[in-house]
Amino acid sequence: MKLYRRGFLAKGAGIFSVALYNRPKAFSNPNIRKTMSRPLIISTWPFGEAANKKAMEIIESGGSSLDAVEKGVNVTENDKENTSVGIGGLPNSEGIVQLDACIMHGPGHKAGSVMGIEKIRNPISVARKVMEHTPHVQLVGKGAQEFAVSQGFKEEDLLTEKSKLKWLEWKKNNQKKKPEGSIDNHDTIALLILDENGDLTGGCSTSGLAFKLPGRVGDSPIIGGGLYVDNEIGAAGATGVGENVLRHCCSFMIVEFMRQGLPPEEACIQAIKRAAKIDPKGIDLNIFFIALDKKGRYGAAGTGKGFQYAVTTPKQSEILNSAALSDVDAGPVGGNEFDN
Ligand code: SD4
Repeated sequence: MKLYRRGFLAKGAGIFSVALYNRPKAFSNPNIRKTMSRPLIISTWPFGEAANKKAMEIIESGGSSLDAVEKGVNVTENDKENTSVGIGGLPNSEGIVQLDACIMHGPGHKAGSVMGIEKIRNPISVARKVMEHTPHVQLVGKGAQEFAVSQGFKEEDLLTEKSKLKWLEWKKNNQKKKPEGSIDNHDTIALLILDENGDLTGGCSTSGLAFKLPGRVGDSPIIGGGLYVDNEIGAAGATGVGENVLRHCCSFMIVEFMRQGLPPEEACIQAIKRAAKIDPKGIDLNIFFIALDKKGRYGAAGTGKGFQYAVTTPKQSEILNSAALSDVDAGPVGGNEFDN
């Protein structure tokens, strides 16, 4: 352990050799970081603010943080204009909407997840049922759908006219192109709460990459991939190209970096840096993270400009820019190296 710490500190300079071309607003507004108020809610993308506000409303009216995560994420899932989450999500290559979601509750280290579920607009709610009413963590496809129906969820067509038109256009023009993520076509919601008791809870919900192969599962419903909550340390959530998040277990890694003492934003930067260093794609991973620690510090980082996240306290709510990495040098990766 001693060696580990020495290694980590010695490599400290390596952390900051990442080129940051977009310093987050949070850095220029120290009051935000000092607020450390509880409850505190953060989520991915500007649209997350509506989910945060719903979640805060639930907490303030005496609801649990699990209710708050679920009902907050439901706001995004129910928004037909959002083409990456819930109803209205862009379909797979066959024109079928398949949704992924997971939920994690710090106390008891509980988790539930559904993957590739069809016809159910609120997969986060089904994930919660998996967590609370089964001995399992993950249900997939037909089994997840049948379970949802057995729990009283309504089946419906999730393909809206708008998403259908986009799919038809894709079919006509781009059929041979691999589905790819870019800042313009992903909007997964990951939402993290530090409640009044200092407990952490998180949720993540998505329709995944547009026009994906049927059956493809991304990072969002994978514990440690698209979401991770450790009630002793903190929580992290992801958006972006799931394959690239998954292969590096990024949300888990971010929480582990926080365990080693990094504040949330630096933990996100460090995870991206580590992934980019060993990945053939380098920094072109198209991945973005939010993180919140047990002390109420929060931050976000992504591979490139444009990623914003919503931060809500009982007193205020705002949209912040994440740190953005433009380049990663070949220097050592801090935080996980041992001296020989
Ligand atoms: C996925 N990570 O399925 C999701 C997509 C996403 O914003 O984040 N969209 O790969």
